[in-house]
Amino acid sequence: MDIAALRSAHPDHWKKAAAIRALTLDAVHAANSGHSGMPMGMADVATVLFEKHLKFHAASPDWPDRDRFILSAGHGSMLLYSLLHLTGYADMTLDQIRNFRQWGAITAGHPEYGHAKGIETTTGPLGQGISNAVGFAMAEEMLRARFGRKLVDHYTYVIAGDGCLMEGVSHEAIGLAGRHALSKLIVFWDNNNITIDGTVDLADRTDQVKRFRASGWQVLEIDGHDPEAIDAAITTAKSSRKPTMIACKTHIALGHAAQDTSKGHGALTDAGQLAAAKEAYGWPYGPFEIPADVKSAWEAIGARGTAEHDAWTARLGEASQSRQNEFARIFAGEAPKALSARIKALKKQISEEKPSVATRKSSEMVLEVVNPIMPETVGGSADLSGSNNTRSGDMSVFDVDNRKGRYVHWGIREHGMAAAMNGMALHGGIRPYGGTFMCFTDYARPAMRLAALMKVPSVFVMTHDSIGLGEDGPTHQPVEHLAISRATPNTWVFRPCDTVETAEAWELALRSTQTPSVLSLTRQNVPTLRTEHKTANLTARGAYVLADATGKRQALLMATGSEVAIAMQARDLLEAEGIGTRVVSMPCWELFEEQDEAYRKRVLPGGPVRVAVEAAIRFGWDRWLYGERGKREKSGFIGMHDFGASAPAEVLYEKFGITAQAVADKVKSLL
Ligand SMILES: Cc1ncc(C[n+]2csc(CCOP(=O)(O)OP(=O)(O)O)c2C)c(N)n1
Repeated sequence: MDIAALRSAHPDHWKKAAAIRALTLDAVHAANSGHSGMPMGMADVATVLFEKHLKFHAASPDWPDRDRFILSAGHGSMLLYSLLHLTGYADMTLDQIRNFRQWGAITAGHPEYGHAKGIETTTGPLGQGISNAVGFAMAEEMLRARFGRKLVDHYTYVIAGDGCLMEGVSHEAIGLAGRHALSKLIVFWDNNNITIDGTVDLADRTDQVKRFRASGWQVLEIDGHDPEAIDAAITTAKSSRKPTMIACKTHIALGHAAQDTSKGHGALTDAGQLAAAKEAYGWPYGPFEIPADVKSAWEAIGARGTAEHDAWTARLGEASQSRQNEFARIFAGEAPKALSARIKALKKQISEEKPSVATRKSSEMVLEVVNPIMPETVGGSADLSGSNNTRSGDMSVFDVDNRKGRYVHWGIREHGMAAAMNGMALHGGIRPYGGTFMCFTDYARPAMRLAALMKVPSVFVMTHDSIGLGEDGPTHQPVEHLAISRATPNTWVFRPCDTVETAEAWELALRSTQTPSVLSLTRQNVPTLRTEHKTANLTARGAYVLADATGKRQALLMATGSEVAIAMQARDLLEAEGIGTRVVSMPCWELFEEQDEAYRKRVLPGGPVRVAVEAAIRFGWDRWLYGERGKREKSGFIGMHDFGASAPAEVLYEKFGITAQAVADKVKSLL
């Protein structure tokens, strides 16, 4: 690569891009870790994008109508941090860059949502960013349809590397974007032919250009170091009716001794080579030093959006007060005032009618009353709409000719669905929920984990939550998935026992602003157990006494979901024999853990024998059996110990010994 020719062809551009390269080299050198090559290779593309196209305003990072820039190749985090610092984002100070990857710095190893303004999503797990971006672009389409171009009209730009495109989830994302003609989604592929182990052909010979075209994208191919070609390609991309992938031929670690090698991917810390690279760049400045003319040129770019931002603010101010309020409400993630009354009314009706329905059906009943008053909800399913009961009657299907549609047919793409849902939530103005079978949380899990890490309130509707699904067999019967979900920090796992608890769980999920929810719902019918109407949301306390012992309390049964009914039957058996038995329903462990000691003690007092019932593996239950004043020798578990089997549900419960009689017998053996 002839660096001198690049420098002399576009000297002004070169200096700005060199600032990114130099900051990257210095920060990685100081941290003695990080990834130098990707920012050095993509600095030209990023410079042209920010200088000529990206609609943003560094002083107003939360501007709802800004273009979104997503660094899917999150290991190249110094590219993003450099851009934010150079363009003048207030929080991205030079000290933060100096402290790259250090304790307490906002410049984490990989970009983390919430650490710094301008980081739109957490990336690093490859493939996530490009998949989030599909949700961002869908959210833009939906909100533009709802509020009009004057308030919503922006692009979503992504930088993705070979790694992102090799990850399976990218295929789901690309397919979705093509199918839905997300024309305002523009992906730059950092086509440098290098990954960690060597050149790409070690592991892949996919023709990415044909792959994207086959999925319904426009593809442009350019030299990723030619600013004019980059500019022209972005201009072409912006007017396309399809999503665009711009294949940018680049050199990883441009200008460094490690250029075009897999060594260039990682931390380039050799002082002599660093100095030589800076020399090649014509960059005679000290570490972290940006000459004033270059910094002010970048700051002018950061202020380029001032007029557009002010015009947008004025347009918002011209909208009716109620429209302004609604816009602010949905972007703040606030539930409408009417939500509480709707939930209470449904709970009252259910406690009187006492239907025996599957909780997946209960969930649909809730959505029927909630979706009409929450236009920000977007539902969907990974090709299991009729099983997940996720579509309410008022929801039309999102499509190219119906951007107002609030229901998404995600296809058989659990991972892509979950990642795109996160993107919608991160975009703002949308509250996404999506369904699949509980056992396929495995397929969605990387994105579910990131929802928790990023603190976004996506709602994962997971039906068919145990052996109770019956004949589909052990491939479809989750046994370990509740434990995995509960092991994930900042995740509410709701396993409601009836329609009333399902309504309460949904209310909590829809009010959440920081925590994703997993709704674990049955395929099989369960009776209404909350037959006495209470306006208070008992699920909000995580666990509560559903039925207390008459007389002396000798046994305490804990259960969730469909097994609460079994615990109630066991209580009948035990009480008939004069054994006072309390049943505690535990729809959400995480919320129970948050209660104060006095409440937890009231619900789980020491003394009685404790038996937990859940049609899943025991993992996690010991906390409630032995902890919280419990005793090992006075506790037992009725549930699954292995995978399930294929048979009707009632037979499975019988054969696996999850019955009222088994619970009663266990209690008696411990008394
Ligand atoms: C899901 C996932 N798997 C593995 C990694 C570890 N990893 C980080 S970068 C990388 C190679 C990526 O190659 P490419 O996208 O071509 O980046 P470049 O070498 O161009 O910087 C790998 C395997 C990761 N971050 N995420």
